[in-house]
Amino acid sequence: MTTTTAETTARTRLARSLPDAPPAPPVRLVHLGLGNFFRAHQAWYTAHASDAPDWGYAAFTGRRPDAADVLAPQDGLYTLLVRHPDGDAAEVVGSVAQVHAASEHATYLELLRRPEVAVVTTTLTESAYLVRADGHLAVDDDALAADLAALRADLTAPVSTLPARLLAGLAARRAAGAGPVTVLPCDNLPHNGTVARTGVLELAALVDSSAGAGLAAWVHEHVDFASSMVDRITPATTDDDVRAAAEATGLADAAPVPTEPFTEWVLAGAFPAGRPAWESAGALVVDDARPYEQRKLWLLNGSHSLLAYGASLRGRTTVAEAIADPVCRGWVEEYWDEACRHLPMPAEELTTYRSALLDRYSNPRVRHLLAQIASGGSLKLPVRIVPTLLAERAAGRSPVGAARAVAAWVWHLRGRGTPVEDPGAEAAQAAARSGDGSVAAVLELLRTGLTDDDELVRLVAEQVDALA
Ligand code: CS2
Repeated sequence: MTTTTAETTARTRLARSLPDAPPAPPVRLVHLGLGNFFRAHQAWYTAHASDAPDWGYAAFTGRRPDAADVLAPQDGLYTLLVRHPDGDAAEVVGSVAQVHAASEHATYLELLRRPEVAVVTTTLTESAYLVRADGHLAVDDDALAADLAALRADLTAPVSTLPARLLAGLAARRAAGAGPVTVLPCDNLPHNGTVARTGVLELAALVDSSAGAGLAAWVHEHVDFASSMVDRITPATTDDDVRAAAEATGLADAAPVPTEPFTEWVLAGAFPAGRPAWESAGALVVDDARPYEQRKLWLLNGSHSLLAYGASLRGRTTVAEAIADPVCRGWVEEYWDEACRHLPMPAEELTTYRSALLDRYSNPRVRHLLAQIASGGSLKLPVRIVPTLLAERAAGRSPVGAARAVAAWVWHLRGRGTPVEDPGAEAAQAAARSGDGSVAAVLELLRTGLTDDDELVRLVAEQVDALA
């Protein structure tokens, strides 16, 4: 976030005490990961639900503690700048009743002890779940090991990783006898509820050996791990956004959120302690979110990653610039043709979805930087691009479009295009620079066994050469 400009400090700051400001709703939801996406998505749905006055969020920061410092002086209020192709619609969102730094752990535990707190949502990026590709908790992670030691000594000790933060909150709830609760992850991972449950239950079993006997069994019985597909393209805030928000509302807001008009939320869970009527704000509640997750991860997020690495090699910096480049647009269409063959949905539905994506990407007023999307590729590619590679190869085809996405990532790892910002990419960077066997080595890191397929290695190597 940017600092407040001189122009905006001159105005009245957004606050609950202002005549038209929405009152703070009672806290019944807790969120971990107080970033722009949460504020454009889950907080927006909550503010627009028919029972909005009954449901407020207490939101804790994730990796950016300053998000709470900026929002606290404006009582959790912020302006959502919905960027339509022909202008902004600005609205003040009132569902975030409290903001806290992640370090306010005692406050977090206190909230989880309240029976009326019904749902914990999370947006902390793919890497936060600490569940490895083999489906088990990454027990070798240093921060997790430190959290495990801390929890074994004291279940209320401060912890930093997501599985430990969730488990600590659930342990506090159990100790208080506050009853069942839902954990609802909102990150771009397939079956994100199952991933979160694995992390929490495996950690609980490790903690159980000492301080927390019975904890894993309690979690198993009382915690509903719901799954969701979330979608709304939300760039980082710029100084221009700060100015635009002030102009639109006449109030100073140091933390407005720019976003696109489109939004989608598909969720599946039992919600034993209740939830806001999110469907009244447009969310879709289903028995199984998987087909929606797959469609979104493969088509939207997959093409985003392809553009982040591929279009940046051609000097493009935003998604809108990239999709206006006929070469990049052709790459996206080719990759989509491959992915769509394996999505269990009617062809017309996929055609409509693709054309909506092209419109969304082309919105010139959403400045979505390729560099923002490029981060964390080592965890993104396996869930976005690799499924299409595998499905196409299993069908005996050679998927050039998906292979090109991996090839573009190889160039990214070698230092071309968008800069590498990916704590998990060290091995992949070394692999990408390892000479003749580099493509095979990168493929092996994306998924064990991919290198057994000589044709696939050849195909990706060919695309690496073509992109050079
Ligand atoms: C993007 C997503 O940064 C990325 O990896 O692909 O954040 C994308 O913009 C959202 O999932 C859209 O809903």
